Amino acid sequence: MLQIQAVLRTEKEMEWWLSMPKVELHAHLNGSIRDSTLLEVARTLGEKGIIDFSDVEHVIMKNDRSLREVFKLFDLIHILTTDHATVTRIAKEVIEDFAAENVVYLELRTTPKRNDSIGMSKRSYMEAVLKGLKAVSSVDIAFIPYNEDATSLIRSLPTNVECNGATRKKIYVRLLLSIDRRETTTAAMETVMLALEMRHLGVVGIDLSGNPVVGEWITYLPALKFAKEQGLCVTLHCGEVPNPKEIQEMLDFLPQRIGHACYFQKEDWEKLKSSNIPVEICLTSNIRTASIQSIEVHHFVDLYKEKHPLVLCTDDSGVFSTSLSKEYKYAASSFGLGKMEMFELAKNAIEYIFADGSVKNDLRAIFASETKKLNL
Ligand code: 6MZ
Repeated sequence: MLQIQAVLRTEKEMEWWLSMPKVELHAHLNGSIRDSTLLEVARTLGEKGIIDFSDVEHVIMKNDRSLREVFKLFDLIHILTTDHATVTRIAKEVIEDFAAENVVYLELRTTPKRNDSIGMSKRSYMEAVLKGLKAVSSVDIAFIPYNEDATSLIRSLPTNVECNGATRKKIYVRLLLSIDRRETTTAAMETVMLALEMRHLGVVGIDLSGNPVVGEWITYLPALKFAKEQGLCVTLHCGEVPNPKEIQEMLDFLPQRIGHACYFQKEDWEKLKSSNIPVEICLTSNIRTASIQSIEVHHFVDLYKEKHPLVLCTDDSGVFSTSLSKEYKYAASSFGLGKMEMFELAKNAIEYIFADGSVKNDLRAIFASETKKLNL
């Protein structure tokens, strides 16, 4: 009996975190893939004799992966998912999953990929992503920043839309194009050029990601500089492994945001704080990959106390079996924060989004109306 009551309490508690509006700023498309979709795609390729399903099943289902193993899994995911139809499917499902979580603004990042053998260019990869966004029908999605496609553009709706008495969820989506650390300067520049060409389709910035032990900062710098000069926002995976020189160079670049900041030393914190660069915090990812030894020593605590700009994010909700609601609940229970404080944290993230001021205003209105509903 007591056990049932405890389960019901946990479920009710989870419902609250689900219902709270949230802003997601650090989510990798292929890291956010549903396990069920990944397994289905792998099984189909197995049946066609393209892969041996029994070889990959345990890799997909494994839960405790080191950072090195995570990147091995990404290589496998890319083999399984990188064709136009699957990219479209994943994009659609990922948006639906975030919307179901009451994420009201999502900045989804992905690495445009070229694969000549199947006629895929970086542009056609991104077109497949956009097709996935357009295919979402279960929620209202606003992803085109300018008034170019009135049918896809749902604007000035300060809260979830009433439709036949039922409330349809609404989500703003913007895209970041990722440069993989394995890429050359030319390939990185190609991604930036593509982002500029796709600005009118909701691309707002550039991310630098990929295996942090691969590549050199100097390789990506020309493309990142150019992106910044052209008015694209830039976020960098920074300090995922100990690399003091690179961390300092990245901070000197003054990106609009950084992700992770796990291996920062005293001088890095000083530079970060004096330049007020917002940090995308991915708790489960950092703990699972052992980039941070334990949640008690996570830098969230210090940054939060000092009121440094920060935002809770999932990183790879599929790979790490998490969700943004779970990340908020995890932070609240780990750091002794109340619902009001967590709501404020989610709301403050609006200030660090890469979309324009009118989207910020809409989001502020959504949070204001939700404050009343949530009984805060
Ligand atoms: C660095 C990461 C990452 O781009 O194919 N990625 N890069 N650190 C992380 N922390 C664990 N998690 C994901 O999504 C998968 C790609 O995102 C980057 C890697 O480059 C990975 O291949 P897309 O949609």
